[in-house]
Formats: sequence, C-alpha cells, structure tokens
Amino acid sequence: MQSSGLRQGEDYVPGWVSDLTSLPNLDEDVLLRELKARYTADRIYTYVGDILVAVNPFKDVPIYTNEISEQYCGGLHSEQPPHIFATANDAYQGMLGKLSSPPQDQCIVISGESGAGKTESTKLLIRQLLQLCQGTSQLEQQILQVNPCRGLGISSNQNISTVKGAKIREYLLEKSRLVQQAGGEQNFHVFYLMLNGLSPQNMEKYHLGGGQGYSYLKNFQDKAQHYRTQHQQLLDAMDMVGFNGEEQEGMFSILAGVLHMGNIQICATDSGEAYVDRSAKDINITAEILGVDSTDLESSLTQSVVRTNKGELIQRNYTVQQALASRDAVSKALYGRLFGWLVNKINQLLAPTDSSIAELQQIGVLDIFGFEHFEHNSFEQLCINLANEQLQYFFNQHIFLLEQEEYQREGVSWTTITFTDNKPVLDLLLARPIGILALLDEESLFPQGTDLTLLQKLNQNVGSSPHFTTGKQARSPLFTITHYAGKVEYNVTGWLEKNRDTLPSNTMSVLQHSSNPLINTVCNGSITRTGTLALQHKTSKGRRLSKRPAGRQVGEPGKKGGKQLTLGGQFKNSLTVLVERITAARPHFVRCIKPNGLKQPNNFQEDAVAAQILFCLPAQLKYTGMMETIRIRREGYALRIPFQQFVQRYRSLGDVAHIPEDQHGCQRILKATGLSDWLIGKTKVLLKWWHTDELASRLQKVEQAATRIQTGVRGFLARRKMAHL
Ligand code: AD9
Repeated sequence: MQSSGLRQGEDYVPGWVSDLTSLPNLDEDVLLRELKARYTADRIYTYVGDILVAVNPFKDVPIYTNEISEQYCGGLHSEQPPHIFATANDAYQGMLGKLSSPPQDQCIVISGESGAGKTESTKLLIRQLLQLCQGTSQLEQQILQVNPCRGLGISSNQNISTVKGAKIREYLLEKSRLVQQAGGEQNFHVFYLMLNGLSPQNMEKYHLGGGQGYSYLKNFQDKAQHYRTQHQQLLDAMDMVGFNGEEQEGMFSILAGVLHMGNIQICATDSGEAYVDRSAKDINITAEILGVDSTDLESSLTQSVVRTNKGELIQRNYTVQQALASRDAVSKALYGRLFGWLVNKINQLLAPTDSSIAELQQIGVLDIFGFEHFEHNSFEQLCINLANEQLQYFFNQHIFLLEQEEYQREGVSWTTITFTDNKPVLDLLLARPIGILALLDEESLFPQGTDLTLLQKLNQNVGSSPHFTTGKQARSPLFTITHYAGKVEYNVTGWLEKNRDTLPSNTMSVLQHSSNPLINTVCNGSITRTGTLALQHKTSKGRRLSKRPAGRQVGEPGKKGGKQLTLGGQFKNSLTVLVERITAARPHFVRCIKPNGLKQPNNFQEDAVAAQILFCLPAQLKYTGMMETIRIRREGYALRIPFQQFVQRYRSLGDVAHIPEDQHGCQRILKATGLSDWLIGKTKVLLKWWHTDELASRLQKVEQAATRIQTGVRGFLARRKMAHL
C-alpha cells in the first residue's frame, strides 16, 4: 500500500511520492522529474493535491483489472495509489454526501491535448462509476457502449444508488472539417470506418469505392483492419443502444451521400454562370442515394430562387464559387443534422424512465480539448481557446478567489495569493456590444461585409486592448490575442462565412422531400432540441463522428426568436450552459498528459511534457499558477465545514458524550482526535484536504469498535440464554 504523500521521517525516493504537494520544494524541474520517474515505473497517475495527473502510457498497463477496480470502491483516497478509479470513487462518495459535505452533484473535468488520453479516461471513469453502482443492467451495458461520447451525465438515485439514465450533452461540431482538412489532418473517423467496413454489397449499393477519389477525404490512410474492427464495434454499439436496421442504413446513406456530394463538379458557362458537369455522374449518384430528383438537386445547387414582394419567383444563377459554397454548406448541414439526430436518439434511449434526469443526483464527465496554438489558427481555434479561457477563469475562481474570500469571512489570516486574472481576455472575447464575437456577429449581418472589414472593425473597437494586436502590414488578415497560456495569431480569412453558417434554403427544401425516411426526418426538423454543453473539439489526426455532437440545434436550426443564430452565438450559448453546470457541481480535475508526440510507449520527452504543463489547464506551471495551485492546496484549507454539520458528523470522535454543536464542540472533537493543522473560523471548521481521510478512517474505527461491542453483547446474551436453559 502506498501513502498519498511524504510523511514526516520518511525518506524521499524520486517517483515514490504520489502526492506532489507533500514535497518540500516543488518547482517545475522537480515536477517533471517526479512525473518521469513515476511514468518510467509505470505509475502513470500522480496527485497534485486533489488534482489527478495522468500520463498516457501508450501501452497496456495492468491496473484496470476487476480486482483493482474493487479496491477503489468505497475506500479512502489515501489508502491506495493514485488512480482514475479513485477520482470516480471520490465523485461517487461526494454525490452521496459521504465526503464531509452534503450530497451534491459532481462534475469531473478532464483536460489535455489530442491523444493525451481523455477518451480512455472517460471510459474508465464511466466503467468505475457503473461498478460503484454495481450495475450490470442492460441500461448500464448500453451506457458503456456509447461512452466514447463526451460529457456523459450519470444519474443515480441517492438512496439506492442505481444508475437511472445517462445523457450526452452537445458539443459544437467542427463542421468545416467535413469539407476541408488542413495539413495532415483527417476527416471524421466514421468515413474511414465506413469505407473499410461496409460489406461489398453495401459498397455497391452506395456506389462507394476505396478511400481514394473523394474530394472531401484528403489524407486517406489505409488501415483497413483497424477500421474494419471499429466499424463492427460501431454497428454492435448501435444495435445494443437500440438503433434499428432502417436507422443504421439511413445513417450510412447520408454519409455516403455527403461523400458523393463533395465530388459534384461545378463548371462555368462562358458568361460565368455555374452548371453541374453531368458527364461525371456524381450528381445522379448523389441524388439516388439521398432519395431526391437529380434535376431538382442540380438546379438547387446552381440557382437561387427569390420571391419578390409581388409574389413572383425570380431565379438567379450562381457563380461557380457560390455554387461550390452552397454544395459544401448542404453537406455540412446534412452531417451536422445527422449528428444532432444521433445524439438526440441516444439520449432518448438512455433517458430515465421514471423521472427527469434533472431530479436525480448527477455526476457529469466533461472532457475538454486543451488550448490550441498552431501555425495557422482560424475561427475554430478561437472558439477552443475561448472555452479554455472560460475554464481557466472558473478554475481561478474555484481555487483562488472563492477560497481566499472564505478565509476573510472566517477571520482567518492568510497571505493573499497572486494569480493571473484572465477576466480582461474573456471580456475582450465575450463583451457586448464591443467584444470580438459580438463584433463578428455585427459584421456577419452586413451583406457587404468581408473578412478584412471585420478586421478593421476589430481594430477600431478593441485595438486598444493590451491583449489584442494586429499585423503591421496593410491588408494582413492576421491578429494576435495574448491568452492566459500565451500569444496566438489568428487568421480571419473565411470567418464571416463560417460564422454566418448559412443554409442554402432551396437545396434543403429539395432534401425535405427525400424518399429516404431519415433524410426526411433530419431535414424537416422533427427532432426536439436537447440541452447544449459546448466545446468544439479538434484533433490533429482523425476525427470520430461520435465525438463531435452537433453544434446546430436540430429541429430549430440555430434559431433564437425566429432569428438565425450565428456559429459564434451558438458557441457562446453553449459555453454559458457549460459554466452554469460546472459551477453548480463539485468539480474534480483530471489532467491528461501526452508524454511524446509519437504516441510511443516508454518515451517521456521532457520538453513535450513541460509545454503541455505550461499551456493547458488545470495543471499549468508558470503561466497559470500551477505552483500557486500547489501552494494553495498545500497551505490552504480545502474543506470548510459549518460547526453544526461537523459536530453532527464527527460527534463519536469526541471524548465526552454531550458535545455542543458550536465552535467549542468542534474544538473538543478535533483535540480529541490528536490531528493538527486545522483552524476554527467564525462559523466553520477549516481543514486540510487530507483531513477528510484521517477523520473518515477514525470514524470507521469507532464504528468497527461499536460493532464489536454490539456483537460481543449479543454473544454474551446468547451464552447467558444457553446457560439459563
Ligand atoms: V483525441 O482529443 O480524441 O484525439 P484523447 O481522447 O485525449 O485524444 P485517447 O483517449 O483517444 O486520447 O488516447 C489515445 C490513445 O492512447 C488510445 O487510443 C490508447 O491507445 C492510448 N491510451 C490512452 N490512455 C491510456 C491508458 N490509460 N492505458 C493505455 C492508453 N493506453
């Protein structure tokens, strides 16, 4: 058994300390050395106070067996080595009110960059939570099947603690990735699964060939076996969760239709009007698969139809560029709506049958893509980084501000900790009417607006912010934001179009009359809206359909009071919901780290790890106060329990029978326990976070002793009875 920290008198051996806040001198070098020593010995988990740091082993480590899982059911945090199962247990016990505070919803925030192990961590957490609820029901098996979807909320009835349902919150889907992939990036995983996994008959039915030859699929890498297995797993999961054959078929027709749509060639007449190259047959194949008339599809892609005030219909031919934009917009809309439908359907299938999920105790598992800083950064990166700013703000509030305010209220002396407040950057992005997103929305409303007029507008309105600068060269499409994690240069090219997120209404109306029932459903908007919990998620390689729920509200596509919501607007709304949710729950933080960029086992590249620790939340060092976090966690009082609640809970640890429910009572109990380092405030007892374990283990001993006495008394009575006879 491994203690969670270095205790007095213990010798220090690198890699053996499982809670780094217990080290006397902790700086960046020590942190890296410790993480490396532990990783080399396959100890991939480490605590930094109550934050779990997980370094991806990129190999199977035998630490997830049923036996180990059982060891983390119920026990105390400090009794076992750090583990993701311990985080699940903490959240579970916290939800039931067994950790020095009343029952409360819990939220596990997992962060880290692409490939750092967030999906794996999510799966393991869900598995352990189900284990804690001792679930073997069909519902729980179904939840396990969909768990690669992010942001599952598990609900449990407080008394009998069984899982009642689960819900996936929507993320903002990075739809632009569907039609264009930068650098070595891939499209959504599902296309690769489909092309490698469909039976030859189905391939023929959907007119699909190998992976080459689709303009939407650049960088196709043939990993046939790998994708074939995943395709089968996808089908099994869909069966298990309850999608019927017709629905699965509908899904693949939409995916195949979208792929073919991308191949439709648009040409220009001599006068510059767009027309579809019919010799290539792609239009016919697309129309066939999507169940629409090919002439209708063709004209909807090349012409706009406008009704005048007098009711006349006027046709206008598109230019090639307009037609291509309209083609891609339809593909994105179809894909986005299919995703929304899937998420919605899964939520319906996993919804609690006897109550609303909101009425139950909940544990939310939220995984957040880390801060992004590429060579080229666009609107997607701005949204991701905004989300990270927002979470950093939450983290600062949670760790620093609220804690310090409480010390002041309780009259406890405490040196104020300085940290970088990122509120000015959040305001720069979110303020209304003068914030970047609001200005982008404003410019998106002007038909004459261009990306460069947007940049001018930004310059005029927020140019004086110390966190905003533009390029020196005239007509440069670049601007830079100084984020909490560093400077990022963004390129505004294409932002207005991305933000407008317009739907070519005439093509959508053609699709609304599709003979394919699923296309009919998704395009007619008969899907009700689910709550949104936002984050755009992007990976540098490969994407999975299941991981990117729809950003658009299906059914009422992105509309607010009849007004079309921009992409920025949708993102802002879902961010608000996200913050509301995590603020209402007790948070637990898991920080995943990718030890090397090559995804290799046994390779810990210090530079790579240092960069992640610097750039991501919540385990950041210099920039964002990891060291401050460690200090406040080591020196601070993470647990603050009102007097009455404390006495009621720990009365049996006192040395006398009658203990008043006030500060004297608390003092009496704490003195009797022999613990040190606690404080008594004006209304609350202030404890270090490790005191929970100490108190819980003492309570356990008292309870065991009481049970022994009771058993002894019963035995004595039984013997007396025997003697009597
Ligand atoms: V991305 O944002 O979806 O691109 P994630 O989700 O952060 O990314 P993921 O969980 O998919 O990363 O992990 C990447 C790979 O690392 C997995 O496919 C596993 O092969 C490997 N991995 C991650 N965690 C573990 C682990 N605890 N044990 C063994 C792991 N392998």
